[in-house]
Amino acid sequence: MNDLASLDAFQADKAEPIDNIMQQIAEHKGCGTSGGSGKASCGSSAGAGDMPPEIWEKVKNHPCYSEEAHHHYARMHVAVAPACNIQCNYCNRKYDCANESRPGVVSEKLTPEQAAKKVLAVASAIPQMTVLGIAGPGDPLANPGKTFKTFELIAEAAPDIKLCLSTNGLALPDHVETIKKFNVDHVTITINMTDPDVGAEIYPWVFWKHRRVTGKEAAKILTDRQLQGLEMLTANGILCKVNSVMIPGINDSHLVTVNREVKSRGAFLHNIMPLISAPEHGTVFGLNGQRGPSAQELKALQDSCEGEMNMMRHCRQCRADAVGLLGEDRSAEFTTDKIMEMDVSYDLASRQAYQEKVEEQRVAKVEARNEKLKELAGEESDIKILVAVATKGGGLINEHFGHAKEFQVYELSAGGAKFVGHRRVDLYCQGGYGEEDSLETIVRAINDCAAVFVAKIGHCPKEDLIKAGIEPVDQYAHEFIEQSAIAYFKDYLARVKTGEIEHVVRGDADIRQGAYAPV
Ligand code: CLF
Ligand code: SF4
Repeated sequence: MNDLASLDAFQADKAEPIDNIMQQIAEHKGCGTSGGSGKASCGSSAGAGDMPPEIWEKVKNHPCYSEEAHHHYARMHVAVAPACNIQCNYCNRKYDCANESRPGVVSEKLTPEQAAKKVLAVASAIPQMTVLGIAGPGDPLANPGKTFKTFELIAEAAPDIKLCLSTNGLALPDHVETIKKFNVDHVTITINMTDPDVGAEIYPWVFWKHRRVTGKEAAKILTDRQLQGLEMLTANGILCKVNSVMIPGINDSHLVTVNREVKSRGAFLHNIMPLISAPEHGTVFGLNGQRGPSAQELKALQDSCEGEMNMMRHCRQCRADAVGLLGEDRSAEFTTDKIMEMDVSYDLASRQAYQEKVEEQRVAKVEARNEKLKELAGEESDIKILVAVATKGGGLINEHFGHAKEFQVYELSAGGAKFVGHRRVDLYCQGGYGEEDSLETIVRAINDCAAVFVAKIGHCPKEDLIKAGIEPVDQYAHEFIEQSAIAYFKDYLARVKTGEIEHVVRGDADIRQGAYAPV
């Protein structure tokens, strides 16, 4: 009953072939960049009761703008925007955009027509895919023709899909009217500083008014344009998320100021992400040894900004061609070659029917959590613990320890269970055997957690986890995460009270510097 597999029956089984749809669009619209329609979305960990209904409507099934939605709904990116108009020290443009994708994974670049075909193919195969984002591999607004043409084709062919855009903001003020015209009402701006002295350490140059500008002057132009663009978007009712890359020693303490600045200009959500930096990426920061933050450094900064505005903690720093739920990458199933061979159909009614079933499951999950929460009423403990969860979606504990590519992390307290992040890990089970080296990296990745919840776990890793002070918990297999976590915490407090266990404050944990491997 709790299994997402029961939703498979709602897959689309018939619809108009994709080539027919694309042909109709081409005949109807020609190849201009006007027209189209889109949708809205944006997110945080808040639920329906925490925001005005019109905002909830926009965010409720956007996996980035709603933490709760990311357990159920998928997004996809199409890599139609190769050029960029600035240089970031954490980016090597031989690879994907580090703002919205992982360095070291090359994208397949698409034309707008190929992109639209791909969207229909994915929408047919993954009916819970609700959002199409353009996030690189360069900057979408440094490639406005390709970006808006893609939006136009998709809005015509798949009007139920929300359109989303991510930009460095340099060209943003010039395109606000077009963004509005295409009904793109979720825009992300990557803002790493508002102080040009800080900016000069992150951006070696920007390309501005037909010339390359360097140093503080470049950073000043960039921050002015980013903040102007943000103000223009919010004044037009477009939901804005701000992404910031946390670079220890350069902008970490400054990001508190950035948080205040973007909040005062109407940003809906702030996503502070860890710097990804390794020599093999070939970036300036990778080569000069600039480190990224630890898990607890990142969490402390996110916590300190949380009083100011909604913080996003579930970002997966996706590739520019990512497909699927945020914790997975199914892009390898949808290469251009494969799409050309696919018998693709697009059936709006089937997609809606599937999504209605998803909503039923979602409501059941929230009700189960609220019911369980009542059992914590009256607990006055100050104890807080983190727990790691192996899941493949649906808000369920439904992944085997050995098959987990990431663990979701929840903070448990007398107030309930709160999602606070995720930890990417190497697969423990490879070729049917446990991998000791992987286990070490997994322990380092969840070292700050008191327990790990799994659907199943073998004897060997179980023993090693216990030795590391992390309790393996498989008794809630295939149950909802939050409901189970609350039950576990209640029991944890009881065991502490009776002296059966001692509550210990755990240490720090590593943020893994590699990329998700596409499945
Ligand atoms: Fe893509 Fe970005 Fe839209 Fe989401 S991603 S353009 S807002 S649909 Fe999401 Fe990926 Fe993080 Fe971006 S998890 S990198 S925040
Ligand atoms: Fe790279 Fe994106 Fe920065 Fe451009 S904006 S340099 S593509 S990270």
